[in-house]
Amino acid sequence: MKPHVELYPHSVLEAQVGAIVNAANSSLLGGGGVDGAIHRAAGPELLVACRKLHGCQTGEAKWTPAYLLTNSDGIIHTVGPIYHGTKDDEELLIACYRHSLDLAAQHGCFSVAFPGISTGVYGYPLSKAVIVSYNAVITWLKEHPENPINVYFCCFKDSEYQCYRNYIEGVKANGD
Ligand code: AR6
Repeated sequence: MKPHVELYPHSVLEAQVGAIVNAANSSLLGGGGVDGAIHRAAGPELLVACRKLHGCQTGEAKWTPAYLLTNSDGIIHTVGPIYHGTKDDEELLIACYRHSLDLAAQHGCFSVAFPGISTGVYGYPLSKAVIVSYNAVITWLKEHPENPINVYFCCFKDSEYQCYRNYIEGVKANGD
């Protein structure tokens, strides 16, 4: 079965999936944006579990249960790069998507919902992040035919949805 990659014009907290991805910071102890929303919805046990993980480096990913979340079985916490405009940013953002999918596969997930990692507080320009994230996911899926994970790019803001849609339509028009 070929996995599908879809745009989902809502929060990760509304996607019914095996795992949602959290755009965390390296402490893994919560914050603003989607991180804050996930911690509020999952309840205080999530913070207790995160404390035991002893942080996470940029580009890496760690798994926790979803606790009070009813839309997913697990949460993959990844730490995106703070955008500086260097080549490292791109490599680290790719690593976030790849390591998140590795973890999802290890936990037997058939579907994963991603927010736009680093595109909020961490300042990664949306138009660049769309290209990097889409290609990172497509490349991973091609490399792992044994793990047909359906991937949802969750577009919390309309600007994210428009940007992904324009890019994907362009890719399809070029027959890539
Ligand atoms: N619900 C769902 N999605 C959201 C929400 C929300 N309430 N808020 C933002 N998004 P961001 P980053 C989407 O800023 O840039 C935190 O403080 C947003 O549309 O949450 O990786 C962490 O603790 C975008 O697609 O994360 C870190 O310190 C995506 O979430 C830092 O921010 C990412 O935006 C990480 O910054």
